[in-house]
Amino acid sequence: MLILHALVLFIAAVAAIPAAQITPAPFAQGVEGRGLLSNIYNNVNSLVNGVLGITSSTTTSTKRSSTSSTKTSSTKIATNTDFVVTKDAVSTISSTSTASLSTALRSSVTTTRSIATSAATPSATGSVCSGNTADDRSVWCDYSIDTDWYSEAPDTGVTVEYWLDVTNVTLAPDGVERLVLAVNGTVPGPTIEANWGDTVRIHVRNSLTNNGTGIHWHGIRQNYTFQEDGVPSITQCPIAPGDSLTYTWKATQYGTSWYHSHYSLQAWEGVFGPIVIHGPATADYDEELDTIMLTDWGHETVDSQYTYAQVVGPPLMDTALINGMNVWEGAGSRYEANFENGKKYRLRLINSAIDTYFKFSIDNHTMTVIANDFVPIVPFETDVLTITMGQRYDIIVEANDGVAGVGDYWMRAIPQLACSNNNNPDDVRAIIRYDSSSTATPSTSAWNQTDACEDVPLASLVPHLSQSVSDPTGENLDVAVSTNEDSLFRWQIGPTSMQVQWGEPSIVKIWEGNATFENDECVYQLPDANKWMYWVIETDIPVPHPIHLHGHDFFILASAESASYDSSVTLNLDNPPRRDVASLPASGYLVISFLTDNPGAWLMHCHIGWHTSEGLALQFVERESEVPALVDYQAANATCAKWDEWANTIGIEEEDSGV
Ligand SMILES: *[C@@H]1O[C@H](CO)[C@@H](O)[C@H](O)[C@H]1NC(C)=O
Ligand SMILES: *[C@@H]1O[C@H](CO)[C@@H](O)[C@H](O)[C@H]1NC(C)=O
Ligand SMILES: *[C@@H]1O[C@H](CO)[C@@H](O)[C@H](O)[C@H]1NC(C)=O
Ligand SMILES: *[C@@H]1O[C@H](CO)[C@@H](O)[C@H](O)[C@H]1NC(C)=O
Ligand SMILES: *[C@@H]1O[C@H](CO)[C@@H](O)[C@H](O)[C@H]1NC(C)=O
Ligand SMILES: *[C@@H]1O[C@H](CO)[C@@H](O)[C@H](O)[C@H]1NC(C)=O
Ligand SMILES: *[C@@H]1O[C@H](CO)[C@@H](O)[C@H](O)[C@H]1NC(C)=O
Ligand SMILES: *[C@@H]1O[C@H](CO)[C@@H](O)[C@H](O)[C@H]1NC(C)=O
Ligand SMILES: [Cu+2]
Repeated sequence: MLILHALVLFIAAVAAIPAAQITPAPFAQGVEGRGLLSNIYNNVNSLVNGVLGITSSTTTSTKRSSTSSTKTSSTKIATNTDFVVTKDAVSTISSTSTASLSTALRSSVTTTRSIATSAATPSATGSVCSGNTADDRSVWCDYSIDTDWYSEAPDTGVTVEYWLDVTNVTLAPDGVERLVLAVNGTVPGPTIEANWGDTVRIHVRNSLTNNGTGIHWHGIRQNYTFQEDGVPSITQCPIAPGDSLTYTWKATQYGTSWYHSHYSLQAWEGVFGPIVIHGPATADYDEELDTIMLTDWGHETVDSQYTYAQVVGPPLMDTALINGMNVWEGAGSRYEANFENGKKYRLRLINSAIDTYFKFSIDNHTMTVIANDFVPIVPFETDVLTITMGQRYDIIVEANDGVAGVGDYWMRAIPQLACSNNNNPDDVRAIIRYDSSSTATPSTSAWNQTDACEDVPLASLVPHLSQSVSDPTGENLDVAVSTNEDSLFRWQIGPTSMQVQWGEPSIVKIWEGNATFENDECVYQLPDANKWMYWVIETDIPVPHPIHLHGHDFFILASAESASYDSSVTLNLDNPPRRDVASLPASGYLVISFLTDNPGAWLMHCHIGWHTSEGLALQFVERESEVPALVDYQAANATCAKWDEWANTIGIEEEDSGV
């Protein structure tokens, strides 16, 4: 009976979709299983048959609309029931560069610099920190790898300035043309590069016609600058088409990250690019190679697949890109980099996928991992490195052609099929060449590895700067999925799925002094300053989720797959791994902790794009009483005024969580 009920809702949902969205058959590859629920849970055999076990309970249903959005709360299905979506029903729904980034650093006499005019040579002449050499990467002027960047950062007096344009273009990253939303017309967009202690100012213009935007500087702590965090509905209204917004923040940490849109699914239409903050390191290297961005990719836009994701589960991705490049049926080209024998190269890995755990490796080369996210770690060696969505790893690779002596090697990013559905998992590759004139196709073999969606073992991730957690107080947050009254998937972390309004950002509500948050705004108030909090994030669903927190690095106190948390679990409080994205293991738990040392409204969410849109998010309102004094209301209100005007004219509907 429940099966029937779900199908009726499902058919109702299909009927409600405008014809234009139903007709395209974006799932053209004809791969078996594509139309099945298996995609979302494909590490569970029973689900390959399209039967989804829904956990959790209760039923509620309300609907409200505001001028610029429609909001629907979820209807949960009773515990342990199944429902089926038939295949038939479902089917109706629808530059190659080896340039070293920086061997010399910019002169401190520069106060403002436009990278636009010097993109090919991002580092100007001169050196801010001449002590930092190939033989000693631990020093940084009067600071070093031992500096506690949570309490102090250099003040260079330098402001680095960028202009970014969010554009709507036709590109063929892997040789297959499609519409792409992209920063300055390229995927990835331009690299934002600065030195530790610089102020970074970025002017973002929305040159799209049919979407708002908002750019989040992923992993940037935004110390007392929450308004620069770039999250529509939380820290700003979306930037309306034709409007611009300037973000300013200080680089208090150093290492590797990325920026991306936080508006709807826009990031995964291509609106992202790398961030590099130069600073000291825990191991020495000769040169910087490029950032290496790993992106899963479809030949259809993610927006066109959102209905499918909400009804069936994450769609099969066609392929993936390394630095915006790959080949497809003879077209396209691969990213290539050149190594010189004996040199040690620093590579900066970034996973910018919507839904892919990658294993990264270079055939016949080992790597030394020196940082996770923005946290330098005690170096460790590995052949194969797992990286999940939103995470970064800085690695050093020693060029050693002598081992295999073949001159050309594959660099691989292998989508982990246990949780990431991809139609081209064996051919997401780039090439390392010892002879830059070579055009040979490498014939090397991959390191032995097993397909699995797991984080790097916590024991390997030891922060160089030791920090401890004391007397944390905490709460449980359950991650679960249900379907709403339109039979669309809604995920939640905590009691309910997030639903926030683009036009009513939390920080503006707080400034206005009469903020009353509704349940589905998923607000957790953290009123006390400098308290250690911890959160037990748990799920009984066999799907892992990369959990990302804004405004903080978090400490990972415990984590286990296929296990439930109870008081017998030992929490590691003594220098545990610290970062801003960690995997909640399938059917398991993740215990994280952070110090309430940064006032603001900070999102915590799953970095699977589909899940964020489907509500797997909450916001910590940290030290609310200190927030109003830190808000630039005129600036926020100006962005909101332009947004409201555009949204009301167009009549745009918010179809996802609002973040
Ligand atoms: C991005 O594009 C804008 C508009 O064309 C241009 O002014 C700006 O310099 C570009 N920025 C970078 C970093 O290339
Ligand atoms: C963070 O901001 C606070 C308040 O302005 C300041 O006291 C502190 O020094 C800042 N921390 C860093 C690392 O810059
Ligand atoms: C991009 O351009 C296409 C084709 O003109 C249009 O259909 C689409 O709505 C545009 N997208 C945005 C976000 O402006
Ligand atoms: C953004 O634009 C795309 C077309 O490029 C469209 O499919 C999508 O619905 C738009 N999303 C929002 C939330 O405006
Ligand atoms: C290169 O790597 C492959 C796969 O790991 C291995 O079989 C081969 O022995 C390696 N070659 C050398 C010379 O180490
Ligand atoms: C590859 O890894 C699997 C699983 O760890 C192991 O059983 C197998 O022996 C390994 N093969 C080689 C050639 O090392
Ligand atoms: C707060 O109150 C003011 C004045 O009554 C009103 O204009 C504004 O919309 C309210 N803001 C919120 C977020 O409720
Ligand atoms: C905010 O902007 C609106 C619309 O432009 C304007 O009517 C209102 O006066 C502004 N509020 C404040 C407090 O400046
Ligand atoms: Cu998720």
